[in-house]
Amino acid sequence: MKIVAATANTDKIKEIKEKLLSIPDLEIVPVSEITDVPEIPEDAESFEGNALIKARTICSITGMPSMADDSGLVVDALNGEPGVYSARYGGPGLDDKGRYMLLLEKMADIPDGSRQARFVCVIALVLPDGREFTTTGRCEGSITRSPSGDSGFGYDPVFYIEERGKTMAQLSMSEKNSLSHRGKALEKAAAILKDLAL
Ligand code: ITT
Repeated sequence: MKIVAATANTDKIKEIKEKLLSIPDLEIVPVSEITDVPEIPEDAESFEGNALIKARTICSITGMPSMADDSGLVVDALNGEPGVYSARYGGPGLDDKGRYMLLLEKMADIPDGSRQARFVCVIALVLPDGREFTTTGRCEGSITRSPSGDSGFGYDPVFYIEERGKTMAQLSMSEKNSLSHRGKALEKAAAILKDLAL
């Protein structure tokens, strides 16, 4: 069974592959290995909407079962920002570090008890016969005052997980996958894939 990973984010692909490793005969193929991908406008207002846009686009280009991930960081004290704009927070000039430093700056005056946040991930699976599935995973945490750790990607260095006493960037990939938003959404997607036995 071959599934195209409809993402340009190589860190996501690593986590998806690690999490789905246990499904026999499943091969995750990054879309970049199959074809050049046009810029896909992610203009929905929800993670689910954007995940479906990406998976539908890649399924129609490749004619193969396609899986997309739309995810982001939702911060309560910022009314849900950066949310679906997590990858574009602060504009195109910023890299991962620039984005999390901007977040820390915007939260400088937010007291310690009010820094709750969650990562959210929606996985969309679109099949050439038109069937569509989505699964969602969430991971609760809080925003630190400064970055720690160098694993993972994105906002991981500033996302603190109380029960581990560590930031997401201080976890190994398999530890992250065991509790993360993406890991949880992928577990549900794995159950669907096993049923489909494509
Ligand atoms: P694709 O659209 O090509 O999949 P992307 O990185 O643009 O890649 P999104 O639009 O879904 O993906 O944006 C997700 C952003 O949310 C990502 O770039 C990070 O900034 C943040 N994010 C998502 N999951 C994360 C994680 O596990 N750890 C840290 N940050 C994460």
